[in-house]
Amino acid sequence: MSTHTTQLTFGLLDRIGKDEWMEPGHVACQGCGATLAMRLALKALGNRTVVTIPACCWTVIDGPFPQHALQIPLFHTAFETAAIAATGIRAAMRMRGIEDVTVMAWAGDGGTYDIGLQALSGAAERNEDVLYAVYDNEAYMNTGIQRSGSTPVGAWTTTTPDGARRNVLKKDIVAILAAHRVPYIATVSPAYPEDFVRKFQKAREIKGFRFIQILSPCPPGWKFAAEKTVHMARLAVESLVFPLLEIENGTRVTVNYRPANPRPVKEYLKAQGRFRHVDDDLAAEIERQILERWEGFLKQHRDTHGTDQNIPERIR
Ligand SMILES: Cc1ncc(C[n+]2csc(CCOP(=O)(O)OP(=O)(O)O)c2C)c(N)n1
Ligand code: SF4
Ligand SMILES: [Mg+2]
Repeated sequence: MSTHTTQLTFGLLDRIGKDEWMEPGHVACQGCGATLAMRLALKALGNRTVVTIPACCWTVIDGPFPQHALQIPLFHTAFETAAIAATGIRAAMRMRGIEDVTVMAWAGDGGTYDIGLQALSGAAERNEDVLYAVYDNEAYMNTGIQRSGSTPVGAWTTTTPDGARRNVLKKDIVAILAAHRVPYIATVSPAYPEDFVRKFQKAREIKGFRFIQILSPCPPGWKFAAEKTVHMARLAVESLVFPLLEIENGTRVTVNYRPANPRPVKEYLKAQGRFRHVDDDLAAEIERQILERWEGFLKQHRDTHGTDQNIPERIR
């Protein structure tokens, strides 16, 4: 176990755990949100974990064979097969009587929202005993920033046809998984490490299919400076673009955090070069749809808990 512990806020490691299962010698871009996400996920899950990764940036980040940035076994698999590969690893372990290992699929948004969706849907519907984490950087980044089903309205990519898209919010992967009535769904942000680690730990203890969406800012793809990753991840939550929540059995919704003074969506858009061309009208429409989705989650929280007054206004 390595001891590179200096980069996280003083005192934080006491709360989220000092063990490190990811080496600093990976080959991600500077400021890669997906790299911070893996570090936090493994802190939560520990080394009794096996991960399977389809084609994506993380295939590269881990390093060329025989180098390997993780201190746990990693099975590289084909682009569309993350969920089914995890299912197979779990089945093989079961046959060998190994029940105390978390099997995690770790895929990008392209491998989840698009090409891996049928395998994901099948595994979710069968309630396979695996944890599926999507690090969502909102485009096919590894191959040069192509548009995916997760690319938000207004975002530039190298393959976004001008005027060809409807101005509606991106595909709602959380709603898709909720419709499968899986035991556990959560959204997490690397800007809130304690919430992040808590949810991965909770997912580790649950039997059946678990799904976690991680918003993973990507400096080259979103066009912002590498040192702003955590700021960008936080701004997404503070502007209600990316609500932090949990959904149990597809229907019990818990909103984990309600910012006391939400930031304007426009501030989030303005901070990233990929939205540079978005005009005021489109920005206002995006904000309207984001607030509508947020209100929907608040209503679902009220339906679950009888009130929304119990949603914390502070979170770490
Ligand atoms: C069947 C197939 N089609 C295309 C590719 C090329 N490819 C490799 S990684 C990648 C992008 C993956 O995007 P995403 O899942 O969002 O992960 P990210 O690169 O953003 O981390 C593509 C298109 C491939 N490896 N296999
Ligand atoms: S392109 Fe983006 S997601 Fe891929 S390694 Fe670089 S920062 Fe990370
Ligand atoms: Mg991606």
